[in-house]
Amino acid sequence: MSANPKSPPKIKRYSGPAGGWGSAKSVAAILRREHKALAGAGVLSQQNKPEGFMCVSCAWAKPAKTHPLEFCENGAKATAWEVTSRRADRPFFANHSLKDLEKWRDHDLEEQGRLTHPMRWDPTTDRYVPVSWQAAFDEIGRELRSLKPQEVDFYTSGRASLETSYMYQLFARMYGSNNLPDSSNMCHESSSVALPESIGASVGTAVLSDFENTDCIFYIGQNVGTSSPRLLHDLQDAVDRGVRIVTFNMLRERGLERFVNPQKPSQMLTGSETLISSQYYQVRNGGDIAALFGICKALIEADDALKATGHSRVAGNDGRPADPSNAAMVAFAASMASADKKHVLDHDFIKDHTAGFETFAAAARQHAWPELERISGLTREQMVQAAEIYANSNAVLMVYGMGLTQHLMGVQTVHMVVNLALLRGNIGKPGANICAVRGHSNVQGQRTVGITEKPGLAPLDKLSELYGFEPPRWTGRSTVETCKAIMNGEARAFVSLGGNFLKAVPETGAMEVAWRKLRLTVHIATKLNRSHVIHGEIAYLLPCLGRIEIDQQATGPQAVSMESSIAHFHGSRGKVKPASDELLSEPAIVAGIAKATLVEGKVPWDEWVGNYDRIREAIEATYPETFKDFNKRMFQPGGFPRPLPARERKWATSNGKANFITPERLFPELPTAARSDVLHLATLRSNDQFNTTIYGYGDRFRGVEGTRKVVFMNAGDIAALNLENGTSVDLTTAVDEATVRKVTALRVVEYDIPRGSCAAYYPETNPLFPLDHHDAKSKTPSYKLLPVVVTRSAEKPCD
Ligand SMILES: Nc1nc2c(c(=O)[nH]1)N[C@H]1C(S)=C(S)[C@@H](COP(=O)(O)OP(=O)(O)OC[C@H]3O[C@@H](n4cnc5c(=O)[nH]c(N)nc54)[C@H](O)[C@@H]3O)O[C@H]1N2
Ligand SMILES: Nc1nc2c(c(=O)[nH]1)N[C@H]1C(S)=C(S)[C@@H](COP(=O)(O)OP(=O)(O)OC[C@H]3O[C@@H](n4cnc5c(=O)[nH]c(N)nc54)[C@H](O)[C@@H]3O)O[C@H]1N2
Ligand SMILES: [Mo]
Repeated sequence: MSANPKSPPKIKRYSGPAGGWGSAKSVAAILRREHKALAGAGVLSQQNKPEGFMCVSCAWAKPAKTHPLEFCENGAKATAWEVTSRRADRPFFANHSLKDLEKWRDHDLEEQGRLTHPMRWDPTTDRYVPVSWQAAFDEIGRELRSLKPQEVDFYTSGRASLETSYMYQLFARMYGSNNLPDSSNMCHESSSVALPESIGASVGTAVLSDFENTDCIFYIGQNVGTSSPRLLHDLQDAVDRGVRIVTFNMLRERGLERFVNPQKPSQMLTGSETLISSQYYQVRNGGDIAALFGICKALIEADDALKATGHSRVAGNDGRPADPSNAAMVAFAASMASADKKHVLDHDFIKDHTAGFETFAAAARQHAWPELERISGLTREQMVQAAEIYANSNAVLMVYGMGLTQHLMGVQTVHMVVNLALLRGNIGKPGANICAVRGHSNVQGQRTVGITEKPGLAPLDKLSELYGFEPPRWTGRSTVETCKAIMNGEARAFVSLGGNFLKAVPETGAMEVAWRKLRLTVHIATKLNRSHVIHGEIAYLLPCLGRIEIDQQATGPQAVSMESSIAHFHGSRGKVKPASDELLSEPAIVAGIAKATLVEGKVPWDEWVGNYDRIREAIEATYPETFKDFNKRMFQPGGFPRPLPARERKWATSNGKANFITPERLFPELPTAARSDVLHLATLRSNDQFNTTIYGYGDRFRGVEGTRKVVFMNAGDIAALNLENGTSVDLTTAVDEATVRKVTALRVVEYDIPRGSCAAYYPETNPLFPLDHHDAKSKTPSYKLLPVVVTRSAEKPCD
């Protein structure tokens, strides 16, 4: 972890691989710094092990057969950040007013270490002062009772366990509110909306063995080296078996190019690297619908050509290929014919399992190559080449992340991924599935146990039957709707189970102003962040145990559970002594607030907190199929799977079919379409942050050291704007310009990025995002595409 930027920033192309000695050095630095806390309990060796604890960083799968050390550089950082020996304790809060702390940077706030005691904001001294747990619960309960349920929002960030999440949604609903926004609303919501329409599953269908059985992986808009490094092991093993990895990303990300496995001594010593991507297509941000359409067009037209010519004749010779001017297409169709293929598409699968093919195929045939090239940023040869690899593979896995979902057309982009898969039956057979790589370690699971603003997705009747209350049936607020309600005064209280909402959402400027008008803010958290420092009229900061800590309750130490990206459930046991004696577990805090708020109800809150087995029994009673024998199975090595009918090619959609869904357009309709001064900004994570948690000011893989205030630009755009590498620039939002949204003094970094695109770090650039700049259906903010204008700054680059 690099320290505060005291020395001038260094920006230099990174020539090493992902993993390798760079990663080993970085882990060694963490070990040195948090040596006592980590080594003392042998913590890292228990990370992601069947009887150990589940990593608090990403949600990637935990294999049944583990490596001796089943963690990555970023997992080690996340563990060290939680078990740190530093404390934000009583003297710290006595010494700093919130006005003072408001001036601090995110990194410096969290760097103070773990919160140690429950606190209430004191208006006379402008400080968070200690308060007893009971007094906190009582006042929060009184305040909530005095508000209408519609005026309160219960936010969840994706780290809370299944047990806590279940209790939290139950409490919110018994209180009368479906306002259960969560971090997923800013993340994979586009998948949560698109996948049920396409295949009748709300999550990806892939399992770990698919990586062992696949012949080809399409890897789209996900930054494996930083965001889910353990998945690099599965990719490396696949490459070793000869699997092709076909990558679509606007940037050349090091983790997708080269990897040296720190767990393989032979690789470390010889310096031999695994080349991850066999094809690397640098698509423009937002160009994926066009790129995927191009591939589908090539497949469909090659199939048409085979049908027209008969398989024994070479397509193109009789003037019937779809586009004779297209040499790549002709060659592709010819190669299919000479391999004696009768067809390129899986017509049996399409006939038996799908609907909407003809409409989709007609749209694909109709889109013209020049248009597809212009929008995707790829050549037709590249798209046809990808189609050829796809057509020659029996089982293809589709892996994707935020590069697809955080877009104005995020839902339709996910539909396109499925459309491509359906053309050759690449769902529900070994090695072929949809793999939506999730972010937070239990973000997928919290939805599975009822965290959702959509009443139709929660088992309301069952909850009513089990707990004898009438759950609210109205649609609650998602994250951007919560932001709106905070701005227009409809929301009066905000309860936050983890997260740094103010920094993570769009429209930072207006949100910070509105936030202060809330009557009540309650944060259940482990570390101090800006959402706590800016606060409502009555403000509580309630510190909780982290997942890695021993959770001692009436019946002994407790375990919790989570769901991974591949929809498997895992138990997790805390291993280290809690950061302070005054911490409560998340279930205990939720129960405390619930008991103080609800006047009646049949929930045995105390019994649940005393023994989490009882909570899991309640979860099983609510979802008998999904959580069958929950307590028995939770420590099964490799986790136990959640039943997903789509894995067996059973489609729980409205028509019982897997649906081809044809996107309305290739690219969002932007008011700036005709402007030549506008670039399309994508916001990124560095290798030294976890969301708004900034570990340090470096991004090794992108060659940036000592600063985060940079904007990555193409050399051509830098020249066209009369700028230079290193120039200090301002970014101004070019949509909804009635409000000026600006971020100043970013340093231009010349980078291998498509013309017309630029990239900068999140959350520094969140003030640029208008609240309404989101996908129409899923309301996921378009964090990966915002039209901006880049101008020379009056200020020096400020780091
Ligand atoms: N170390 C670390 N790990 C994390 C996190 C973290 O902050 N730090 N956050 C966690 C969370 S909550 C999440 S959601 C995940 C996020 O993990 P990812 O899904 O990897 O998300 P990002 O890192 O935001 O960006 C993804 C990639 O999309 C590419 N991209 C951007 N726009 C486009 C586009 O239009 N098309 C294509 N094809 N590519 C594009 C970017 O170049 C980048 O490589 O990671 C989780 N894991
Ligand atoms: N511009 C832009 N904005 C984005 C994104 C982007 O790509 N670009 N990505 C979006 C995405 S995908 C996400 S998921 C969000 C997430 O953004 P964040 O809200 O930053 O997510 P967290 O990492 O959950 O929040 C960190 C805080 O969680 C608290 N915490 C840590 N561990 C625990 C715990 O065990 N229990 C509790 N109760 N609290 C804990 C700590 O106090 C810490 O300060 O940001 C979104 N915002
Ligand atoms: Mo996320």
